[in-house]
Amino acid sequence: MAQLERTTTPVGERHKAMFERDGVLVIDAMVPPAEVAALTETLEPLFAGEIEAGGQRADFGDFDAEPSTIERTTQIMQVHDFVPEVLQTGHAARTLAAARTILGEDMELDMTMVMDKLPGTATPTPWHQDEAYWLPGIPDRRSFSVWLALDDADIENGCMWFVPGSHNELTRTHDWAGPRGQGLKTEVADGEGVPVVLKAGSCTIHHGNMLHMAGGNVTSDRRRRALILNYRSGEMIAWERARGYDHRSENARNEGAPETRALNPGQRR
Ligand SMILES: O=C(O)CCC(=O)C(=O)O
Repeated sequence: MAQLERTTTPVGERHKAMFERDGVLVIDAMVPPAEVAALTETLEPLFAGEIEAGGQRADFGDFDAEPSTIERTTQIMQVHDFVPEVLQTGHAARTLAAARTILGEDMELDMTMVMDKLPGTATPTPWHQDEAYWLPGIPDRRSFSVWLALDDADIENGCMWFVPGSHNELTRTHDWAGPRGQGLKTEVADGEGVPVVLKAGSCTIHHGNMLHMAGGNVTSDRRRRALILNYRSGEMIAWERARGYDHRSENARNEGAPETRALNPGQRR
C-alpha cells in the first residue's frame, strides 16, 4: 500500500513544497509526551461529560435509520469555549507558527474540535472534504487543519486516511451520511486512500479540499481521541462570521440538500 512521506518538527520552509504536493503533512512527535498527557488530562472532563458542551456535543456516527443508543463518534465543536486551556499550550503556539510559515502570516485560528471513538463503536468517519461543510464561495481557500493524535491511532482503532494530492482535484459531490448525523460523505474508490498510523503526540495537517476519512474503532480496549485545530486567514474568518458561520454544530445540521452546503463543487482550488 502506498504511504505518505513522514516528517519531523520543526515545521519550516522545507515543508511548503510537501504540503503543496500532497495536501497533507505527516509529522511525527509533534508534541512531547508530557504535553500530550497534560492536554489529555485537561480535555478528559469534557470527553466524560463533566464539562457540559450543550449543543456542541453530538454523535457524529449516528448514521443508522434507528437512533443510536450509544455515542459512536463523539464530536465536540469549538472546544476552546469549554476548555480555554487548549489554546494556552505549546501545541497551539507551534501550530499557529507552522500555519503562518506554510500558508502566510495572515493565518489565525478558525476552529477547534475533538473527536473520540470509544472501543467497539466500529463506526467510520466517512470520506469527505472539509470544504463540503464550509460556506460556498469563500474567496480564499487556504486552510490548515491539524489533527493531533491523543492516543496511538492505527487501522484498528480508527486512524485517518487520505488521498494524496486530492486537494488539487475537483471538490466531489457530497451527500448526508445518515438521517440525523451531521456527517457528509462522498465516494472514493478502493485503493485511492492511504492510512496514516500515528503515535500519540504525532499529527497530520491537511488542506480543506483534501479527501480524508477515519476508520471505525474495532478494538475492545483502546480509545481513539484527537484534537483538531484549524487555521485560515483572519480576513476569511471575518468573512465567514459576517455570514453567520462560526463552525458551531448548528452550522452543519442535517437540514436541506447537501449540495446547498458544498463549497465550490466542481471547482479546483
Ligand atoms: O477524527 C475523525 O474521525 C475525523 C476528523 C476529520 O474529519 C477532520 O479532522 O477533518
